[in-house]
Amino acid sequence: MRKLLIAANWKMYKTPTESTAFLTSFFPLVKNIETAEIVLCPAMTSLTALVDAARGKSVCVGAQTMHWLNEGAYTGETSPTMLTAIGATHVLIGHSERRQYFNETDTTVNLKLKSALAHGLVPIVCVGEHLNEREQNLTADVLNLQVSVALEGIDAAALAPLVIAYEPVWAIGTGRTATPEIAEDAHKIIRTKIASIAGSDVANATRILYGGSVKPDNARSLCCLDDIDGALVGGASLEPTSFSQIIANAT
Ligand code: G2H
Repeated sequence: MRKLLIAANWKMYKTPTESTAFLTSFFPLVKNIETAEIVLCPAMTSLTALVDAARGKSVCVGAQTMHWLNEGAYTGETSPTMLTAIGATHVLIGHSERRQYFNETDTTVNLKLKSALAHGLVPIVCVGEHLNEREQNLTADVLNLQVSVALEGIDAAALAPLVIAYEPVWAIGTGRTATPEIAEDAHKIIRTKIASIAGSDVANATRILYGGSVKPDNARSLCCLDDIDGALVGGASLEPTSFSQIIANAT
């Protein structure tokens, strides 16, 4: 039985004060939810304040990216040890905006995934096809490649915490959501690929989230499906009421 996971990706929004103010309004709305794990991923500058504010509350805090090394001359980067030192528990890896604007590749996703697992961070690895790839019937090929390179060289026993987020690039921030059928289909492709690499126990335990214009009114139809184990939410997670409605509708 996989526990639902609903994660907020705040991207480059919210100061530390705005982040903790969000939690003050948001937590009372979700404090009785027991069937979903809730994760907030703020900007790096808000992590410490949000971790502190979330202490003792059933809300986890994660980063939107990280480097794979512990330290080094990498201006602007944040390491996994820095994240665990401040109490972050989750990390997004390979979000399509990181791939598009910051040159992340399947290979860096693999390095980051290995590092996150080694440091006890719950990795949320983002995969998804572009519109032209879907139109050329390449969705399965793209997802299979992204998943297989991401998992390369990782022992099946280490993969227990793995979370995958399927985010079709054409649905991100566009208001265009994948239909539940399209999403379920893609999630099945991903789970089958994980099974072929790491075995069916790992595949059945891996949570696969849907991301891309999730909103209160489509959360239920997506999250009720067999292979969809939660959501990664951008725009609609910036406001406490709409994010709490997504969680209520998904659970
Ligand atoms: C996809 C998603 C969150 P949005 O990027 O990762 O954002 O819900 O705004 O499409």
